[in-house]
Amino acid sequence: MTHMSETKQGNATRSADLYARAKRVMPGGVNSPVRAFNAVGGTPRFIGHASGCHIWDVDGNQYLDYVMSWGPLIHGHAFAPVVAAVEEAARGGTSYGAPTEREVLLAEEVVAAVPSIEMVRFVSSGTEATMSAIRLARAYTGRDLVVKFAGNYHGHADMLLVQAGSGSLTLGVPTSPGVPVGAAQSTLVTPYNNIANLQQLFAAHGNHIAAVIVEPIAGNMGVVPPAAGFLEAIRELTRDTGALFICDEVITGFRVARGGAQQALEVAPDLTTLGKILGGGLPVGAYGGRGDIMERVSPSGPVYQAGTLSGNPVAMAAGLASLAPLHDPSFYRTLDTSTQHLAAGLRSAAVKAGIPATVNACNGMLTVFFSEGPVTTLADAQSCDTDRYARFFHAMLDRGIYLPPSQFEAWMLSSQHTPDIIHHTVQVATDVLAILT
Ligand code: KE4
Repeated sequence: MTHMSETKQGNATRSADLYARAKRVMPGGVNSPVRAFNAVGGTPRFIGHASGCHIWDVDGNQYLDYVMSWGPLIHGHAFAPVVAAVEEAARGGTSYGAPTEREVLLAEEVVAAVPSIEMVRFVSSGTEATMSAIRLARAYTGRDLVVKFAGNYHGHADMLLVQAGSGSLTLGVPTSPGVPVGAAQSTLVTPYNNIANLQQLFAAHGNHIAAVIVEPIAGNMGVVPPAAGFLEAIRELTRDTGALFICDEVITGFRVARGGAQQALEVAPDLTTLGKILGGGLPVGAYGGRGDIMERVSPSGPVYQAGTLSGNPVAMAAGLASLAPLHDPSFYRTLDTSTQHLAAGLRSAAVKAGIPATVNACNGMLTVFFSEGPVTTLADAQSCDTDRYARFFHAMLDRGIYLPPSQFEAWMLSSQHTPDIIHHTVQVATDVLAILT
């Protein structure tokens, strides 16, 4: 496999042509905003094919990929067991709208893997999972208010496109047009990793709070691990007031450990949302948790939720093939070693270059923040030099390394990011940082 790091990437002519056509028929030319490169500028690369940890754009340029479809591909692109499982399943039909054995098998896998999940419902995206989990929590508690944290992203359901109101104890306001004020006003937003603020919020609203939803290790402001005691405080406050604790593990599920961040950090939520790796690159989301709560979901209970392609047999087959290798504990030891080696290499490259940078890392994911640091809250992340990140992004892209096109995302590693790939990445980053303005 030749690496293109020695020479500037070729042109992006076909990507530019496709982008122009795409913008005529799709908003912004993409089907998810972050793909448009708006945060870093330039032409988004239209991808033709991928394998392992590499992608090739439609102009034939090869890149070493650290987006990895934003997390699902922990075994790399075109993972042979997933491809074979998808082919085999599709030959038996792509969708039935009826129950199948594969759904039972994958549900049993999830229940066996994630300590707090006794029952699970499959949906088709992380957004569906979090939206449904919140509806369920509101029904189970008979309460309306939901607490989320600034900098956490849980998908685009109305009640989650919310920012803090005038004060951190006041009800939320929409972050997007089209979100009714009423929907936002049932959401309270408080700073991530700030236990005192959370305690105040519970003191003011405790008995009206249905749930707290949190990324147990944040990935959507860049990687920000929980402060000591933060998750435990959420667990204690929710338990004491009868609210539910929802861990949004759409990113961290099956990535930081087979049982997710909740297993690695030893917290026990009431509900968990999952996605990404669970589908092996096909559209799968899930929500699950305590049996007495999940039994309230239709048709066993009154809380309505449905989906034409929920539990889709082809997606279930991909998920089963994606989760099977994760039973081997050495998988996560190897992934952690790669992640720590890359983080250490990037830190030393920044120090060597005299560039202020903070690298936050956890198993399988990391973020390089252009800031002295530490980066423990959204405010810290937002104080980073995002212009410098954009220059870093393009310098790395020109040398054949495809990073997330936003400072506020995570580099995603896979089993295909082997030691020689990590070494190459550190070498290129060292060269780039040495000349970065
Ligand atoms: P989806 O609806 O995109 O499948 O999942 C929403 C979601 C829920 N919870 C967490 C913690 C998430 O990170 C996400 C989606 N993640 C983003 C990347 N940070 C998806 C990329 C995109 O929006 O295109």
